[in-house]
Amino acid sequence: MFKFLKEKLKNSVSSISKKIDDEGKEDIIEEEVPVEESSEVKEEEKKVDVSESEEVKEESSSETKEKDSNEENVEEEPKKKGFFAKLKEKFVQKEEIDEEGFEEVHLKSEIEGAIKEKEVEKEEEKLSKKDGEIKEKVEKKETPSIQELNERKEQEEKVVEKKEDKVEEKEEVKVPVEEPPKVEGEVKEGVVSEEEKVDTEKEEIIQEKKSEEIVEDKEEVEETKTVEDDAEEEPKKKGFFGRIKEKIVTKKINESQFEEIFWNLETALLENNIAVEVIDKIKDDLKVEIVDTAIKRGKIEETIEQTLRKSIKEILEIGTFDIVEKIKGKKPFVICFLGINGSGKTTSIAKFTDLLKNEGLKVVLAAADTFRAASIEQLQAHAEKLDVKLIKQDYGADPAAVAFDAIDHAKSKDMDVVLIDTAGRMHSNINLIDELKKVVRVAKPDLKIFVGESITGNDCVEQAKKFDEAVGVDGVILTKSDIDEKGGAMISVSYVTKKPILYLGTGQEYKDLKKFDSSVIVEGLGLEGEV
Ligand SMILES: Nc1nc2c(ncn2[C@@H]2O[C@H](COP(=O)(O)OP(=O)(O)O)[C@@H](O)[C@H]2O)c(=O)[nH]1
Ligand SMILES: [Mg+2]
Repeated sequence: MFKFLKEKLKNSVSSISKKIDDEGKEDIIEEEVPVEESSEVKEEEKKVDVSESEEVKEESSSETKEKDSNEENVEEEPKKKGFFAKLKEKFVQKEEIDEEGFEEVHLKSEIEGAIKEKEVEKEEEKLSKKDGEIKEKVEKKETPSIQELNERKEQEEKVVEKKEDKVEEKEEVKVPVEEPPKVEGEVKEGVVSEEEKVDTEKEEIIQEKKSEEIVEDKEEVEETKTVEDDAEEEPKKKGFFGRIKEKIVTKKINESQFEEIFWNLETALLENNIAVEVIDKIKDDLKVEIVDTAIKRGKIEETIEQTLRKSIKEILEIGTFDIVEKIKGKKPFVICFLGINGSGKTTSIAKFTDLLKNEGLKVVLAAADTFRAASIEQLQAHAEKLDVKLIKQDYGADPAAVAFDAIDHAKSKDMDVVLIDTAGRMHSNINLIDELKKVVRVAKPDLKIFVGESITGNDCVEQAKKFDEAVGVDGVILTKSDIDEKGGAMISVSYVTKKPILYLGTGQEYKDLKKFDSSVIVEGLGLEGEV
């Protein structure tokens, strides 16, 4: 069940978390810890702290300055020249220095790399254009078409492909760099020293990162310790930093950053056929929790998951009720099943009959689909198998009359439930909808259940809406959830129609009708945990 959605959700949540971590404004909240300390220790720590951080600051700022001025010098002149002219010039220049071919290879790959970079840029531009079009629709509360979403997805894949291509190319280039062929001393020296410079720079960055991580780790450890530790515990046991101050690093993003960062999840939800209304709710809920709120580093993913879990649970738990209890409260209880052709009405009626029989209830079936060939025989076969009474007439008979007969039979034979099977029809077919209205008028069902195919996503949601407008819907059965990888209908139909999902069809056997349980869905999406 919805493997695809689960995967997409997981990827989006971790990518959003990473982006917030990278792009979010960093706040270091420093909290004074009321600890009596000897002034000696304080002084000592302060000294270390200040001198270390200042050194780092100085180093990095002078480095940046140097880098900036270098870049400026290199870029200023060739800017005026065209892209290829610039590359050609570079190529010719370097070719002169090196006859052994080393630089040539190096430069060729540089050119290719630059071309690839351009290609990536081009594909990214196309992607952002497609994103823009979809965003515009979503803002207008329109559902983007499957074709549009597919095209966007293809474009996204192209960008990834081009990027991978670029990386592969880079890796290939490494070979001559690692084993430079023999060249004239002077040139070699120049090249090597340049490489070495890059290497040392890299190393410096790595070192810097490492030390940063260590500091962070330390802080985090301290943080959890203080939370977990007994408040009254001896302060002496606290670590180096903890003795003076608690530092909590948090991340904050503003609304426009949120919009940009959320786009990833938004497209994942759209691709999985989740309705625009539902996406809006999820987005609003996330906004409240995330925008302009300081979230502890390392807790971002957890916060997003928790909010999603709460949001989706709320979405799924709209006006739910226990149908069997309801049935037991009135005799005969009449239920009419609606939906388009092939959505699974007849099969669901058979499954539901089995369930009600197991509850000790006496069921009558009404073959009010007098329209579709073999539909009466199909229901008859189930009735025989399940050993329940079937009321039928000939094909072409008035379905309202069949329903009326079945109710009459139930009343006279003291039966508990009447289940009316109706002919499938599109909500746009006025004649058939009028016929259905007549069935409803005559049978006055206690419940009208819309049966829709989970796999049809937004179409299913749209049908449910239209059937509700035409004759009224009280609850939904979603069939074929066993073969639904996306889960869009399941997550959207209740929220959009404000009618609960009562059962899920999970296969072709009688037992494959499962009472809808929002916790199972939330868990199935990999969002298990406390709400
Ligand atoms: N895999 C799967 N197939 C189902 C499910 N429910 C119905 N079907 C199949 O869907 C097809 C159409 O079902 P049917 O009950 O005739 O639809 P109707 O036209 O609405 O009455 C049949 O082949 C059923 O076996 C389900 O939950 N899972
Ligand atoms: Mg049928």
